[in-house]
Amino acid sequence: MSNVKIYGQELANMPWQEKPADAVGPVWRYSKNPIIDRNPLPGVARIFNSAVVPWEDGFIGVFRGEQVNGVPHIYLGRSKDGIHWTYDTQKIPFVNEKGEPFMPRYAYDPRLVQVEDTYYIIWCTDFYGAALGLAKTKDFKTFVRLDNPFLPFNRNGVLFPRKLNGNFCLLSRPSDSGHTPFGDVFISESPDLVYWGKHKHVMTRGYNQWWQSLKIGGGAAPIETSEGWLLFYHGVTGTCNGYVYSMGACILDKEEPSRVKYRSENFVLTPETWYEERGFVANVIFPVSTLCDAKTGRIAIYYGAADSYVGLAFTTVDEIVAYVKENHVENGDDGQIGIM
Ligand code: BMA
Repeated sequence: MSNVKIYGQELANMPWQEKPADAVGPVWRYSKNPIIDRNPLPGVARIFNSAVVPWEDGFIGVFRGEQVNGVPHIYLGRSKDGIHWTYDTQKIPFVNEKGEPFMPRYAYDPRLVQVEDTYYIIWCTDFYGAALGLAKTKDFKTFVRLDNPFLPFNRNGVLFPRKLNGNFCLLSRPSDSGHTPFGDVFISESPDLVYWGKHKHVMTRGYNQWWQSLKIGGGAAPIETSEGWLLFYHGVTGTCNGYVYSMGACILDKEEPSRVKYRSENFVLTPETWYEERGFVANVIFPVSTLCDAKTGRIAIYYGAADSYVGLAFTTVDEIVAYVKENHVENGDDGQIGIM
């Protein structure tokens, strides 16, 4: 039993490994990483930045597959243990609300979040520029694309797993058309996933924490805990050799999630292994989803590594919450409600 409570389901079959004695920091890697290697299915050179959820007696996920023509799309995958995956060879066949084919021109960094009885996929799509795409499914057979929630340019759409005050809540990071050298996280609300508003600022890039000084972006869907919403996100620094992506963690206020309660000054995972440091884009850790067991407090984090692989990392809700609280620093006006 954990001290900090996770509000969610029990998940005894989730992937898990105990913390090794030589682990550094509050998050540790799976010893058999990467769990997804190169050339995972015909016509797809790399899978990374992908999201999974429990489904039937195992797991299902949406996978960013970089095709051999270089264009990313989303593929469906299934697993009994959350570690070994098989994929549909065709891209997810999105349709519009009339049931007609409605495929994005490209699709990357998909998140997958269950709200009530529906699963939502949010990804980066082409909407006359990079913007958020949104689709829903109940059965992982029919995938209905909805209107794109925001204007371009915007990335890193992360939906909360339940409505707050009757509204869906979505984190996002307004950006530019390229490899955006700036960016903070904002939150928006919608009663119906059609009309969006009540926009607020959530978190600013790091003031005096260089690992996240360039930009930050939402990662995995927030985990509801007795301390607030636990969010794993990515923070980016610029170096003379390019960007470096690390994983950060913070806790948002339960009732008013545009307020940051605690935010770790330190990264919780940074590129150190060959599969994080070397690849299509070197030095990238990009957290996208988690699996949690409410009974034990175990958390498994799925992250993209070097835009080439999928890695798995672990922590417990007690350990990560204690770490974030102990290493909390006030950062800009993160603690404010986020309206100007
Ligand atoms: C971001 C996105 C991610 C990618 C990261 C590092 O802008 O494109 O998909 O993992 O850059 O290349």
